[in-house]
Amino acid sequence: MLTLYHYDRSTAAQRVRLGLDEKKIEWNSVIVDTAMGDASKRPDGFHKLNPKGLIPLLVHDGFALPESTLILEYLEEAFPDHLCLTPSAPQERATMRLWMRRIDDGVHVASRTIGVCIVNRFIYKEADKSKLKDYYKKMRDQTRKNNDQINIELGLDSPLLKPSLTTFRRLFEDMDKQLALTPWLSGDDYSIADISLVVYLTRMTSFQMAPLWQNLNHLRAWFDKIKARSAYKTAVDDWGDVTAKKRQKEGQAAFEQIKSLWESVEK
Ligand SMILES: N[C@@H](CCC(=O)N[C@@H](CS)C(=O)NCC(=O)O)C(=O)O
Repeated sequence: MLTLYHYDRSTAAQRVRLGLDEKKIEWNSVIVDTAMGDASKRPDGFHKLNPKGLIPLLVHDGFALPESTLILEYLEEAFPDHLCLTPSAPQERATMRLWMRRIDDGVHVASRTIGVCIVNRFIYKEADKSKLKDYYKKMRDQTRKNNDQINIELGLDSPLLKPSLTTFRRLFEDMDKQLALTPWLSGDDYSIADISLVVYLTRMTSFQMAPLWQNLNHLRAWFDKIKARSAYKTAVDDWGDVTAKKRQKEGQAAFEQIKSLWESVEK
């Protein structure tokens, strides 16, 4: 049996739920939502299963696996009789992995920075101070901890914001170029690369940033195509986002500053 530790709006959890639902694999849900700054939401012993203390975490017949992109690859191998989301040609498989690698090469960290600068800093200002202190004490990822301190303090003036927006502008432009050539990121077939990256379109859109890539027609059409799939509804829409209204409000307030940083990205 499969158990997924996750919560509604996490991009990393969304991609795993997308993989599970596309493949029609049954799974049990355990919600672990520490993201409002409350580490006590973690079940006892969670760090033993995932030393970073983050979600998603998949447990399959006693085997615990963190890291969303690795979970997607694992599902491909452990459930070969279900819908295959990995191309068969070696070049396309390598292309798929190249796209997925970008997530761990900076995209996910950049997404966190943008989120903290725009909205989480307000969420954390409202949070219980002693819980927040404990939350950061238990945060094992030093980069995440250091970045958060700067981003909470400086918000839209954080020096980390422009590099993060640069990462996203380049990612979206590169995806648009690829999607002008092939229907999906790794070639002719929908794959775990598409699943892995679409969640950032969802996330950046939740910050009201979509006008910034209005010119990227192939990217927009690809996003619409994925949103129309039933797995997107069950894995993303139906789980919702308890912070959606806050993201929208703070995204609107930040838009002009975000736009000017986005437009200042060197070509
Ligand atoms: N590289 C990890 C990143 C996981 C991650 O960043 N998880 C976030 C949600 S997207 C989390 O657990 N957040 C909890 C918190 O902020 O307290 C993966 O791909 O699974």
